[in-house]
Amino acid sequence: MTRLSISLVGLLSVTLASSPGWALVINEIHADPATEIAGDANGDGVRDATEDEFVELYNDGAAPLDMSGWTLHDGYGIRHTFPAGTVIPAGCGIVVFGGGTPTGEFGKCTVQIASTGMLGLNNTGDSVTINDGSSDVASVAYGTEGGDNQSVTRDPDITGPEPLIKHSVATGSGGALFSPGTRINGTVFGGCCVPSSVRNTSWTRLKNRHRN
Ligand SMILES: [Ca+2]
Ligand SMILES: [Ca+2]
Ligand SMILES: [Ca+2]
Repeated sequence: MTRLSISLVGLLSVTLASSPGWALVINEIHADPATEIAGDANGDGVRDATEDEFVELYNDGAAPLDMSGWTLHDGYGIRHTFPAGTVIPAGCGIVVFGGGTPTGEFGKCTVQIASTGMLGLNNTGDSVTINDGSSDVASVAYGTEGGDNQSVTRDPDITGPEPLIKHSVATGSGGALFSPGTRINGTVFGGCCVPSSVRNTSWTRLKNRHRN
């Protein structure tokens, strides 16, 4: 009996160690903002070939993902260090723009701008890699398809294959050039739907009602 208990504990430990609970997906890359205002992906009213570049990441796991201190690289080197407190809820995303003043909803995702001042995504081909401080946890490369005045995305979102395809021809895009923080069709990722502040407010109301 004692021997059986020890075996079960050993099995549980192995399972936990190999299942971090999160699964980071590089879902969309915007290397070549279209000319004029159509390329204004960060919504600040100015089209900028560098600032409107972005990378959209998604947590496809069941647990929140703390990316504090992690880094985003292109083929050249480190472009962004995720600041302390960067946590992606399960089933939600995060968007890193090259720069500017991101303005909009972005599907209620966390939005950051590159800590080095640019993402430096080459239009004719480049790579995006996420490193957790000790090893690479996700990486996607693209070729000339990245240089057509729009983003490249997984189609369908999250599970679509590589290479990523041009956003305007992805299923449900309706011809849109990009979708930072949302699915291809503009809808919100399920894990981002209810901000914690709203949840807390609802809970407080419920509690007060119960008291009264
Ligand atoms: Ca570029
Ligand atoms: Ca802009
Ligand atoms: Ca998207």
